[in-house]
Parts: sequence; structure tokens; C-alpha cells
Amino acid sequence: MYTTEFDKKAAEAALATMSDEDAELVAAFEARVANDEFIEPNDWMPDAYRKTLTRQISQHAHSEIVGMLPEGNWLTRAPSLSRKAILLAKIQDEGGHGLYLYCAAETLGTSREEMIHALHEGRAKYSTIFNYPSLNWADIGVIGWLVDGAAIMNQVPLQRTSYGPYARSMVRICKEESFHQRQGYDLLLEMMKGTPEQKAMVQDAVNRWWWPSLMMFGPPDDYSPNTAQSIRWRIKRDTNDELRQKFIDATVPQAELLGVTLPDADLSWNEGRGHYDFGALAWDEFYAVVRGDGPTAKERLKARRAAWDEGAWVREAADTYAAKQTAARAAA
Ligand code: FAQ
Repeated sequence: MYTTEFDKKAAEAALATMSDEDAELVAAFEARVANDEFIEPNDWMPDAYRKTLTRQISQHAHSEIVGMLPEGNWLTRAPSLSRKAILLAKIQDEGGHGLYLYCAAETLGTSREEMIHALHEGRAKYSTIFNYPSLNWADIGVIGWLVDGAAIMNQVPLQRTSYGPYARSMVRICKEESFHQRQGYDLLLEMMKGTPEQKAMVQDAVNRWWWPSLMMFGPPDDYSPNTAQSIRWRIKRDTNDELRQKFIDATVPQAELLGVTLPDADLSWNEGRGHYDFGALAWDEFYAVVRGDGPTAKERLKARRAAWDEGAWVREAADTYAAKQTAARAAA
């Protein structure tokens, strides 16, 4: 199944049994990747490349779709019409991102339906971040600032990922994520001009979302089974730890401008490294959330399964309409 961990032993075994023709195909493929050419759907590619891309892109698509839920929770309670309109537009953008990404993943040979079933059956992962609850209105600002901020840091380099459809989908997604981050930061700036209670809400939201946002970048490089091969195939352009560090370096000055404290006593500028040092992440918590034990994991999957069931009539109507159109064209 495409959601299983990249199997290095199987890849080695496959290499051992490779014919001369296969070895030539692999060499030509690797030369194209090394030359920064895009690999397109009909091009030859190693099975492991197809498998890990399908895994990553589908996980990314699921994250966008599940990621609509924590913000959707606040749509009916937005404090003004304009904040509601902005939030609605953002959530719709996330839905669009999911759809581009499912399309990109489908070009690798797995149907959207199969991917969605894997999500609903708990076989496919989605980002750990969306298994945390959104408890107050400031969470909406912090999701934009930190969660979209982390997503952008990870996704800007993916505009140069080696698989053409994934790279192209990232161009528009990154533009929209950039707007999302600004709207979140703007919302927080506004709240920080408000009452002591509003400022406390922002600080509380930052305290809860900071560490989970850092976990979005995935496990440390030494414990990341996929990174080395994905960097070699230019699926990933930077490692998990490199992106996490870049995100922290970019975010600390934004926190200072906003007037909030990041909840890490070990956070300090290291002149020698030219980077911020930071405290240890709770990796046990990360792995527990990846396994499906996140605070809102059951609620999220329940909501996604319900949306699928409740949308059955729309899919049936669309299929019936498409069949009628095909029949009409055939009769013409
Ligand atoms: N959560 O070997 P690695 C967003 C899994 S979009 C859950 O390091 P890899 C927009 C990983 O899949 C956010 N699982 O894996 C938005 C792998 O699973 P395996 C999503 C995680 O793939 C904003 C295993 O652990 N973004 O936020 C996580 O090389 C606001 C080992 O890890 C993307 O998906 C995690 N955090 O690197 C929407 C970006 N981290 O092999 C709404 C594209 C790792 O057991 C509101 N993806 N795992 O099946 C990537 O760049 C990569 O897939 C990484 C993980 C960096 C996430």
C-alpha cells in the first residue's frame, strides 16, 4: 500500500534483480533528476519514486482537507462580517489546495477515491498539526501565522520538486498560503492592540501552537526514513531540520514585533551558528499524534467520513450528468 513506509530493503532487492535495460532506465532517470529536469506523468520512473511521491502528495492533500476543520470551527463565531469573509475565503483556498494535490497524485496512478478511503480507514497520514483543537478566536490568527507560515517554509522549495505536476501545483498554493499567513498575522496585530484579555488570548494560543508547528516539519533528520532518498531524487530540496531551523529564525523577530513570548526558555541567538538555538521537541508526543492519538484525531476523521457520506448524492448526480453528456455526444 502506498501509505506504508518506504521499504529500503525491497528497493535494494529490486536493484539486485535489475536487468541491464532497467539499470539503463534508472541511470537515465537519475541523470534527468540531477539535471533539474521535471519528471512528467508519462515518463519512466522507478516504482519507489512513484510510491514515495504518491505517499507524500496524498498526505499533503489530506492535510489541506483535514486542515479546513479547525478553522471551520470558528466560522459561525467570527467577530465581524469582514473577518468571517476572510476566513471563509481562506478555508475555501485550503479545499482548493487539496483538490490540486489529489489531481497531482492521481497522475501517478492511484485514484482520488482510493486515497480518500485510505484516509478514512486510518491507513493514510495527514499532518499532526490538525489533530490539535482551536479553542479561542486567537487560534485562528495563530493558525494563519504559524501553521501557514510553517507550511510555506516547507512548500516554497517544493515549487522546484522533481515531479512536474506537484511542482506546478505548489506555485499557486504558495501564493495563497502567503496571503493566509498575512491575514493571520494581521488578525493577531489587531488583537494585540486590544484589551489585556485579548492579549492574553493571543499568548495562550501561541503557547499551545508553537511546539506542534515545529513538529510539522517531521522527525529529526537522523530519524527520518525518507529524507535521504527524497533529497537524492529532488522530491525534497531541504531536510526536515533545515526547514525547522529556517522557520524558527524567520519567526522569532515576528514574535518580537507582535509582542508575544515564544514558549521556549532555551530560545536564544547563537552568534557562532548564525541561527537561533532552541529547546528539545517532545518527540514522544509527535509519534503519538502520528499514530492517531492526537487530541482531536477521532473527531477529525469522523467529520471527514461524515462529509464523504453526506456528499454521496453530489457524486452520484455528477456521474449521472457525465454519463448523460457522454451518451448525448455519442448520439450526435
Ligand atoms: N504529520 O521520513 P519522514 C498545511 C510521517 S499543509 C504526520 O521525515 P517525509 C496547509 C511521514 O509521512 C501541511 N506525519 O517523511 C494548511 C513518514 O510517514 P511514512 C502538510 C508526518 O515525507 C495550513 C514518517 O512520518 N504539508 O498545513 C509528519 O520525507 C493551515 C517519517 O517522516 C505537507 O504535507 C507530520 N508532521 O517528510 C491547511 C508538505 N512528519 O513513511 C489548513 C509536503 C512526518 O511512515 C490550514 N510533505 N510524518 O508513511 C513533506 O514535505 C514531507 O512529507 C514531510 C515529512 C516534511 C511532512
